[in-house]
Amino acid sequence: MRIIVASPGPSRRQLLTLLGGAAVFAACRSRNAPTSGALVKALPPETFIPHELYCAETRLDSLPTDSLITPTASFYVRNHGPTPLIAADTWSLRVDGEGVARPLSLSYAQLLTMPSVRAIRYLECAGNGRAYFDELMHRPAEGSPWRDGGYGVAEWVGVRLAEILHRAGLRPNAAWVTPISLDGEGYARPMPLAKALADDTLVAHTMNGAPLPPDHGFPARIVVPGWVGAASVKWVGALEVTVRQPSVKMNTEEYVFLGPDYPKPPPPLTTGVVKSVVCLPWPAVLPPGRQPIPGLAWSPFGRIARVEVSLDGGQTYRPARLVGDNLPVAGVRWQFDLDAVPGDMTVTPRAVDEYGNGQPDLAAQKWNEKGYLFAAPVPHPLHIV
Ligand SMILES: Nc1nc2c(c(=O)[nH]1)N[C@H]1C(S)=C(S)[C@@H](COP(=O)(O)O)O[C@H]1N2
Ligand SMILES: [Mo]
Repeated sequence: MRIIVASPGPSRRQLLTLLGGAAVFAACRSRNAPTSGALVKALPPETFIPHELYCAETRLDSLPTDSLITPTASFYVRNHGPTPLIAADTWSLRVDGEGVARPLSLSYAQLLTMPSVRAIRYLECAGNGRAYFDELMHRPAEGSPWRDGGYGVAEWVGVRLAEILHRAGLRPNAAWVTPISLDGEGYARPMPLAKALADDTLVAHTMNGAPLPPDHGFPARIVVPGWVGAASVKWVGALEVTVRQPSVKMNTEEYVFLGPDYPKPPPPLTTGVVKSVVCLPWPAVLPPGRQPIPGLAWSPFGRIARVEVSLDGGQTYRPARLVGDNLPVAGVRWQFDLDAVPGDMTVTPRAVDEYGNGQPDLAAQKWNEKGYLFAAPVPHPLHIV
């Protein structure tokens, strides 16, 4: 593993066992010719826009509007490598490091029998909206041009990370928790102890009522609500508890703010941003007359308080209606009744959450090299014909 800390790395033997299991499964899979190559799930073009090798964003306009929950089959996928296939019966979660008094190892069966909690929370990729740095600010950022669909809401069931850490006996000087993945990439992403102990930070084993699918982290993943998706480590195999913040690729090279507006060393991304999006194709083609414009909005801090829509590119805004469930750190659907007249136009939503957090004006949107956390209101193009 590439995690660099004073304490020993994860057990090689455990890793090899698991990767051996994965290789066996991968061999089976290749005989069955998966639809998408590196991912297990199907990526029908009406549901997904494919990106890079192992990633796909959801067409938010394809989702059923009677629920806030993203069906698992439609949930975006963001992988740094091919999806590993890990057998539950050889899997274990190791908890160790200088910050725990009683290092332990949990089997899948043990994890399932521990007290579990249920939380409906969203995940959003830090690179969601990257396309707009180029399209709206005319300052391209490196990486795939994701639009709005690197966002999904699921009902997660799992064990509180706090519960597991307490079982391992947190020492008074424990300060950082680093979940480490079992995929070949050695993906790891540290968080401070306070975030690890939050009520809704989970080691999740269930997504929307079923075991996690392979692409979303089977047998278990971390869910770190409100933080960039990158913190929610999939295929987790170890939790390293340390006194100091470990330096790993995912908080020194990736998922950091690089650019002239940011200090050096570059600060790692943590919390996400308030967003609102139009759930229509890009561009949308609509007939004239009264048209309900559907959308979604979400906040990493709590509930959405209101959504407004501008029809004049952000000069003036009018209220939209919130519809259905409005869930903290998950999102809400909204609707705006448009009197559409033939021609080209844009619809620009913006949201404010219950604590008054809103979206920055485009002029205040900071640029960063990797195109993370675009938060300004986006004019969604409509052709009325
Ligand atoms: N092990 C591992 N965990 C990972 C990743 C990864 O590549 N490997 N990608 C992260 C990123 S960048 C995001 S946005 C979310 C995406 O979760 P999803 O694919 O279930 O939607 O997983 C995170 N966890
Ligand atoms: Mo991500």
